Amino acid sequence: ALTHNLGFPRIGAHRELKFAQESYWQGDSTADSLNITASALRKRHLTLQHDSGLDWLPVGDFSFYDHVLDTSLLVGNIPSRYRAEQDNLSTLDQYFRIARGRAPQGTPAIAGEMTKWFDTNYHYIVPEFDHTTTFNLNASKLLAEIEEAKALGIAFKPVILGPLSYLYLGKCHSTDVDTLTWLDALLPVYERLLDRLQKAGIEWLQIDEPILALDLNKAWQGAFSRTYQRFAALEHTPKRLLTVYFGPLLNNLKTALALPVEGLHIDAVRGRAEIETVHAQWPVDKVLSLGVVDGRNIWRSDLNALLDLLEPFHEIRGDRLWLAPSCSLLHVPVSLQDELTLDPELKTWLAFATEKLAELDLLKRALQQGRTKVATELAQQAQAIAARRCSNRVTRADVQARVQALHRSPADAHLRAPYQVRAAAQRQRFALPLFPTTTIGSFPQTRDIRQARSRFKAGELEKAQYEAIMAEHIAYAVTAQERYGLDVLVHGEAERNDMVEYFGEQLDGYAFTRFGWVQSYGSRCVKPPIIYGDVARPNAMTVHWTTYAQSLTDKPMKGMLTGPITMLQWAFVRDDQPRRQTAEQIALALQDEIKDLEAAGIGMIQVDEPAFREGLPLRQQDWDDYLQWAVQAFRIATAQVRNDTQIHTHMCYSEFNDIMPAIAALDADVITIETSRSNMELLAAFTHFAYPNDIGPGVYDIHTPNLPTVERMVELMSLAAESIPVERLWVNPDCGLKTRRWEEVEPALVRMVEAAQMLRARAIHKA
Ligand code: THG
Ligand code: ZN
Repeated sequence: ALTHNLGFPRIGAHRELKFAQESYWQGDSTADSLNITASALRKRHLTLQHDSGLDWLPVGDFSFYDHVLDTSLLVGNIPSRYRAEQDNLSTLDQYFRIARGRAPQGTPAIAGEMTKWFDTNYHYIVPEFDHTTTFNLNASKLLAEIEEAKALGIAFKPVILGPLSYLYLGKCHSTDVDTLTWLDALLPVYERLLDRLQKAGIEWLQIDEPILALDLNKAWQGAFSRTYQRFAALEHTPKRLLTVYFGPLLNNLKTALALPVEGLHIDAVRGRAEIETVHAQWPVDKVLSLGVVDGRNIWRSDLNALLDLLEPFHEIRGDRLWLAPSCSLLHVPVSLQDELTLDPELKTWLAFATEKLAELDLLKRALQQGRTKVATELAQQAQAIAARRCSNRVTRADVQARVQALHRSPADAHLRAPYQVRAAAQRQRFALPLFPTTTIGSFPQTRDIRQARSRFKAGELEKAQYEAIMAEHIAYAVTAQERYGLDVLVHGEAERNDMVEYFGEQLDGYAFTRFGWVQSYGSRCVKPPIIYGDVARPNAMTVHWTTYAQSLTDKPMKGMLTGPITMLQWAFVRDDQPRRQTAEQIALALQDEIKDLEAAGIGMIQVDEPAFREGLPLRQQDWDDYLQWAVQAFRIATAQVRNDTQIHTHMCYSEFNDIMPAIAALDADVITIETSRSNMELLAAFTHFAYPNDIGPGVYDIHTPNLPTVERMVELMSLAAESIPVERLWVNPDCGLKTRRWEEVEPALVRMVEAAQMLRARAIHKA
């Protein structure tokens, strides 16, 4: 067997790339110095992978922002709104201008749209297609990285995003045309690239086509055959390793097996059930790559179990059996090496990117030399697996019993009266005006706040000092909101680093890394917590700061919690029990928190579920099951409060159309959603379905520094009022304000309140 890797994290173990990028964007350093950092990181990562014993290393997986945007530039697809200024800018600034809407040089522009990469927490820049779209090859970035790798004298294979996945992930805004339309125009560019790579001495090319793990129709399946037959017919082409990941092939299996490529990689973790079929049908003289090490999670692999599976394949396929992570390692942190504060036992259960490569190498040696030759290493591995399985730190009888009880009485998730009854009770309690105004939860995370937190963590600030600073910032946010004239206030979340990390830190069953960064988009990273055991809440988590904030105002103060699905979706989740069960445990912990908030006099509680939609399985056949338990988890958390306690929820980047019944089934009293960027288009979903409860369609986009106008916000709300009764409409921005500055927040919210006042005046006029 041989080993290879599909992609390595690019940001650096200490986020070196992030700091270099941000420094360049701020004009504090030159393009040269950014390039030097990037090149050093690429070399370090290649050397590290080489030293891990890999036979084939990925090249071209590096990116200054996003690999899908890199592909757009590779094929010369620049959206028209950027073209005018192209010639005056360096390639790097052209690139950042598309990625971020601004670059050190060049005027501001509307940034490329960003969306989730499959079901990961990574975001890519959506390729755009319209009638002006043309393609031409610009392989300079890839070729330069190839030259750089050649100089290191290592065996590598370039990585590209395949033409079909590239088209599928893109959008055509101007008309309602399938992006497959552009295939014929695009293919010659890919053909030229293959030709070029072969002439540059490339033996193997990795072509990523992850969309083969999605529900594809006949047209797209047919396009796969056509495309890869054309590549096979080229006079000059490297051998093609087609890689599929994030799920099984299912109805695309026949298509994939018939493609004329020299190698096929499948996700052997999520596609475990298909391995035998693929092995039986994929020719033995071709390369079969099995992604047996989980690239989406951080648990050590059970290598003995994998060897049981792999030995028969190896017997037949020898070095044409390749082993790899299931997908690119972009989605896991770089290394455990620096995690000195992590619990030593827990640490033996984990494998980050670097440790996963070591697992692959051990698998390879066990296959090549026999298990006995590497018995000591295998035994060590097996011991860690066994220890985790029977550790009493993982299982807690009280938590398990509580979940069991839940299953015996599912009615506990439906204890509240119908919406109409609750709404009447809440009207009486809160006496809000029409078009009540509120915000989503967070206010600017200023440099002062972040500095205080990092000094506190480093031991330079006493707890009391830190808390005094947080209290000051919370008081500032409350006073500011009263000044703007908002009706329902929030405390602003100064004390929270991240909406998931903050809760995880206070729950049992969760662990935290110091350097476990994973790229979310561009230079932005998150540090997903690790859920290793049964989840329980030892103490109240938010009551202190929420009641403090409430004590500063007579207006209602929303308690602010992160929902069970988002807590799950943005963490590394244990793989030794169904996700649903972990979600239920988190829901029970939140249920306790909500009861405590309620008992402390908090009348409105928001349970955020921004990741509700992204938790949706990639295949439609699995949707119902997920939606059923996801809704149930939210209701377990929220359905035990009094009728006059108001439950809010918030969702971002949601294409809600296809899951409206589930969103309604959450039965939150109020939902706030992202809509402003798409002209209230999203509301179509809410009108077709007649959403039954209150709704706050975001009236301005918080993701840009541009100020919204009163007219525009009134216009958007009027549009909303055409399809939703005004008594059920709220006025709010479309997301949290933590990435904005106070100078931007203040005028925007003042205008928003003004817009609400105009709307009220008009509504009274009409009545
Ligand atoms: N938290 C978590 N996951 C998320 C989001 C989140 N995924 C989706 C979405 N929000 C991604 N958006 C962001 C926005 C900002 C940041 C990260 C993801 C961010 N990160 C800091 C950075 O990279 O500088 C790190 C902050 C820190 O020091 O903890 O600002 O909100 N879990
Ligand atoms: Zn949001």
